[in-house]
Amino acid sequence: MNSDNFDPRSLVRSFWEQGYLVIHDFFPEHVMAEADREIRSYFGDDPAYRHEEAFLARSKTEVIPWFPQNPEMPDYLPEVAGVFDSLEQDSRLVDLTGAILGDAWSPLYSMVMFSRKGTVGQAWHQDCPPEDSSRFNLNRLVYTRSLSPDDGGEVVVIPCSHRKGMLPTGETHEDLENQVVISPRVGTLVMLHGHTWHRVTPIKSDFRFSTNFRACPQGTPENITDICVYRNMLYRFSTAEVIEER
Ligand SMILES: O=C(O)CCC(=O)C(=O)O
Ligand SMILES: [Fe+2]
Repeated sequence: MNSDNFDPRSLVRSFWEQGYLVIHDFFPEHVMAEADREIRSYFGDDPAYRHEEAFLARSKTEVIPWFPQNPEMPDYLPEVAGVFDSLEQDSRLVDLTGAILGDAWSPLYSMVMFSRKGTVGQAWHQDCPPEDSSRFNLNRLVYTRSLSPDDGGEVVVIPCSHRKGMLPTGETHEDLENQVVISPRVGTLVMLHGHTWHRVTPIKSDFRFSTNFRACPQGTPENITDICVYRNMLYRFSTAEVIEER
């Protein structure tokens, strides 16, 4: 789908059926170029890891996070935050989010996730545990660059898995039946239900990043994504610990 046939009602239906949505060309190229410049300049060519080493090794997920809109972060700059604020305030994005989540949804601070060349990407996971179907986050992922199969860093999802409960145990990165590979382009918006099973393929280009504007329905605890479900463990970020081996 691309933004020319933007029809919120059919998008909402498709989101709830499939557990995800892909809209190419959602953001114009010049808007993406500005965000891309800020992200490149923040990370530079060789950024250091911030997660615990044990997490990186065990989770098979190699990302370096940045929260450009969070004023509590030591590297916060209002003018940089403004670039991300304006993406978030896009009226079509706001309307589509409300149509999916209902009134009084709330945004979480955006997170940019950077991965270096030759790293594994992100293992199969669910952003939050799926026991209660009404408790979830919505990922609104924005891509400022195109990614082809040669670049790696593509997003893989299992359609309808937001209704299939806990991600099964198994290999962290294997191909699964019915998986769909999404190749983001400049300006692509991917909406992903937090219970949908997803992963990111290994990074073959020089680097790869995505920007995630997470949002939640009314009444969702702010730390909804503190516990992430992987095929080999449940991991809690706030205490940096494996809370369940699988
Ligand atoms: O980087 C991506 O494309 C996917 C990110 C992801 O899994 C997430 O934000 O939860
Ligand atoms: Fe995720």
